Amino acid sequence: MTKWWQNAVVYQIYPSSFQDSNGDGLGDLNGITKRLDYLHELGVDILWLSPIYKSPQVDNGYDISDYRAINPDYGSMEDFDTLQKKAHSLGMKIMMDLVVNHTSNQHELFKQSKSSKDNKYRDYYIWRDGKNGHEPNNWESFFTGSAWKYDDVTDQYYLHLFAPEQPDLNWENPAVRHSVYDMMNWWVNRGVDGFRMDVINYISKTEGLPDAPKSFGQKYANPEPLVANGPRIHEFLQEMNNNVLAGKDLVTVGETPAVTTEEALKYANIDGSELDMVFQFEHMGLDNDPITARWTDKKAKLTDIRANFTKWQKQLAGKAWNSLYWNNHDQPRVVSRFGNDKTEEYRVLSAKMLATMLHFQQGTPFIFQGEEIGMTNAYFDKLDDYVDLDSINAYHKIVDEDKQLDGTTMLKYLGMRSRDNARTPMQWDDSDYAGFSTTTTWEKVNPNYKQINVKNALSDENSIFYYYKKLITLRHNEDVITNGAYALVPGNENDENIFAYTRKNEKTTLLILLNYTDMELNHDYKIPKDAEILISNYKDEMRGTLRPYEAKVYKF
Ligand code: ISL
Repeated sequence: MTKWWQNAVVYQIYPSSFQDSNGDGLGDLNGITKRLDYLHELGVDILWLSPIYKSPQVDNGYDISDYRAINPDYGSMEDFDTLQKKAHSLGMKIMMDLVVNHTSNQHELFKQSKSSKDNKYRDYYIWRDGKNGHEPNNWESFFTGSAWKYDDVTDQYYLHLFAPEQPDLNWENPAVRHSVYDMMNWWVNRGVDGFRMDVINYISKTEGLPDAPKSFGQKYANPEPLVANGPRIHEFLQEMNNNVLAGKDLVTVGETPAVTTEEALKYANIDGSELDMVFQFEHMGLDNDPITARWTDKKAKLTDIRANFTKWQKQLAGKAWNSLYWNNHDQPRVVSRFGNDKTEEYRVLSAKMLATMLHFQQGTPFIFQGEEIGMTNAYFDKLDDYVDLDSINAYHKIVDEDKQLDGTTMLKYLGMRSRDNARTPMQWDDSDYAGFSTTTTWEKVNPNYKQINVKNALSDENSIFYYYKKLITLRHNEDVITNGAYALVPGNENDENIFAYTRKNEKTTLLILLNYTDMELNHDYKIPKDAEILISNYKDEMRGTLRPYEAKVYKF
């Protein structure tokens, strides 16, 4: 039986950058409400709102100080109700971002916890004594520096896997877990339809919090092996499921760095015991460097992309459910990263080709705002233009502290991989501030907004927008996209330029042919005589040849 979210498409809204309605340069809820008709026209089913809760905004809302209040800069609870009501009336569901590995250090519970060792909320967070005048262990924060912060009020350290302003909650404490479930139920009772759960597989840490294996010459070590998919994670998620999700028709997706297919079979099992899907990260690391990780200009090879997608498609088939994504607020723009934004022609062709590659797989696709018009990286050339703490901290660590890269090279790599590339304001039209705002914006508008914007996309029937719209419609109408078996076309396994796969159910077969390159290529992948083109990014059909970035899907 198909579940409603299995043939749905999710659209992620980054509230700060979607639409400003009150002229302060920052997006807001009324801005989103104003643009719901646009999203309805695109045809998406679920709107995932990045955090809209009260927050000091150290990490753009991923540091929450009150989970039952709206960030005043985004509007009020009433504005939220209006948004939700209108979305529902247009047939779109609301998915909330749930950030419960950590809170803000301004959260009332943390303030209490910090106040004394015997405060009744002390154990809501992870406090430890120092070791010989040092941090309790060698873990490095994902945003650089030690993952521990010393607090002189009680002469102890608290754990923060992310920024010091994001203390980790202690999930070992049942009272913490139940207060999270209560809060989730509070939102469910307000009418929300699901949750995207931030780093949810980090909530169970290895007992004893031991040191992590250190790379040569580094002061701190990556704690991921000791915090991701930890010992009690499945117990916690099953408990959450029992207390909140079971018996309700919600949709959930866990953000799970370092997740393997084996783990995903538990998290996203179709028995519904934990979550509905997870975001896997493996395909987001295919262009990483062994030493500098994300900070590189390496391009991912098609052979690696195909091997990874194929592994996830095959290993989850019939047992668990995949999420499908190229983009979100943490990743650079897909067309700049895996496609080609050097010319207008290639930008449009490669954006459509990459969309085709993803949207014909089995799973639930996620579109990040602006992806549907082929927004590109911002390529800021000054450190001053960057706003994201992750990007700024990484620059200082890699250039000033570790001296692994010089400043110019690191700026180039930030231009390619920084999270800010995703976070520039949505480009609605060619007026000042791209129709996003009427004043200087919190993060700079990408200068290419005069050409790349929604208004232009809507007036061009060959735009990327209408291509995405068609992909969404096809998913709604063609069962095989939801339930068909995935297979590589025999002989395609090692093809470095063409990706060829099929989806097949009892009635229908789809053949997806994709040219990952800017070259014209001949191929001998067989196409049955009676096959019809379901969608393509070129107007005319040429059999036996794939033009630059050509994507075509045959149905037979
Ligand atoms: O952003 C990253 C680099 O691509 C990741 O390391 C990221 O920090 C990780 O995927 C977790 O992301 C989530 O939690 C963070 C928040 O900054 C991210 O925006 C969020 O998606 C802490 O809440």
